[in-house]
Amino acid sequence: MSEDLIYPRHSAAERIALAFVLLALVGIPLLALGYQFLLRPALAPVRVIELVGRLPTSEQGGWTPETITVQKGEHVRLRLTSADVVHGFTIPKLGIETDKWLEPGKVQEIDFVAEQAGRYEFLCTVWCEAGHWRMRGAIEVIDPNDPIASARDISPPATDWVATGIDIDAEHPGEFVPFVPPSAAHGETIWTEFSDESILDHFPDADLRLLSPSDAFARLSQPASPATSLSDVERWDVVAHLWAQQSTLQMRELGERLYERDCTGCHGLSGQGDGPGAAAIEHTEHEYDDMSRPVTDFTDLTAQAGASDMLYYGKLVRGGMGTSMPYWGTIYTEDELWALIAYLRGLGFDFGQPDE
Ligand code: HEC
Ligand SMILES: [Cu+2]
Repeated sequence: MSEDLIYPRHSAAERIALAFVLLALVGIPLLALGYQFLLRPALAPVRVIELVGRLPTSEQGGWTPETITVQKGEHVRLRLTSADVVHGFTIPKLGIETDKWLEPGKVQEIDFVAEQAGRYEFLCTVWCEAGHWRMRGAIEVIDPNDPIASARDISPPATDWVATGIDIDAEHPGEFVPFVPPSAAHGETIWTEFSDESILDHFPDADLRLLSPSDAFARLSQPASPATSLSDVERWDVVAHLWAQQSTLQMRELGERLYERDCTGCHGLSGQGDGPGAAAIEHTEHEYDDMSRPVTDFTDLTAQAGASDMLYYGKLVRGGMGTSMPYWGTIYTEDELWALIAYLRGLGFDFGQPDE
C-alpha cells in the first residue's frame, strides 16, 4: 500500500484553506477573550475613590467618606490610606479583604465591580483602639433600572430568632451544667457502643437550633431515654457529640478565621472574654450599667449550657441592647454567622481534631 493512500497529499490551496480554518477556530475565541478581559477593562473608565481610615475616637474618626455610592457594574478603584495607625480593611459581602495591613502613609488599591445592587458594609480588621469595631462604613451599589434595589437589606434574616420569642438579652445560666468541657469524640464512642441509631434520630422533632445544651441534657436524662443508664459526664459527652454533628470542620475553620479577625479584640483568643477591649469596657463609667456588662467568657460552661444556637444568632445579628456587643447582621452572610456560632461552641466544648 502506498503512503499516499494513508496520508493523501493536499494541494497548496487546500493547505492554505485549512490553515485559515484553524486560525479562525483558535483566533476568534482568543480575540473575544482578549477583548473581554484585556481590552474592555482597559477602555472602561475606572472611578477612583480615596478612602481614609482614622482612629474612631480621633477628630473625623472612622472612614472618610463613610458612605460611598457607586453604580452597579461600574469599575471602582478604592485608594486606601491610613492617617494615623495600622488599620485593616474588608468588605465581607463583596468578598474583598486587603491582604496586608493598612500602614500609615502607604496606599493600597482595590479594584472591584459590584454586580448586584445593595448596601455593602466595610470595616477595619485590625484592633486599633477600644472603639475599633465602630470603624465601619458602607458602599451603596445603585442599579439605575431598579432604584429600590440599593436600599434592599442584604442582611441575614432577623425573623428567625424574632419568631422564636427567645429573649436574647436575658441572663441564661443553664439549668444543667457540665463540670468539665464535654468531649464530642468520647460522646460519639459512647453513643455508638450503646445504640445503633444516630444521636440525631433521638431528637426527631426538635429544632436543634432552639435547644440549649442544658435542654438537650435534660432530654437525655428523661426516664424514657436509653441514656439514663449513662453517667452525667457521659451524657454531657453525648451532648457535645450532638453539637459537633451540627457543623463541619470546614465551618468551624471559617468561624475561627472570622472570630480571630473580628471578635478576639473583646472576647479574647481563647474565648475567655479577656481581649484588650474587655478591659476598656469594664473600666468605663457609664450612666447605664449595661454598657459595662462584662464580655462573655465562652469557656464558662454555665453560660454556654444555657444558650441555644438561635440565641447566639440573634445576639450576633442584632448586637447587645445597650451593651458593648456590636451588631454583625449587616456584615456577615447567614453561613458565616452559623460558622461563627459553631466555632463559639468549640470554645466551651471539646470537638477534638478529626484524626484524634
Ligand atoms: C466591642 C467588644 C465586643 C466585640 C468586638 C464582640 N463582642 Fe460579643 N459580646 C461583647 C459583650 C460586652 C457581650 C456581653 C453583653 C451582651 O451579651 O450583650 C458580648 C456577648 C456576646 C454573645 C452573647 C453571649 C451570651 O451568652 O449571651 C455572643 C454570641 C457574642 N458576643 C459573639 C461575638 C462574636 C462572634 C463576635 C465577633 C464577630 C463578637 N461577639 C464581638 C462584646 C464584644
Ligand atoms: Cu481598627
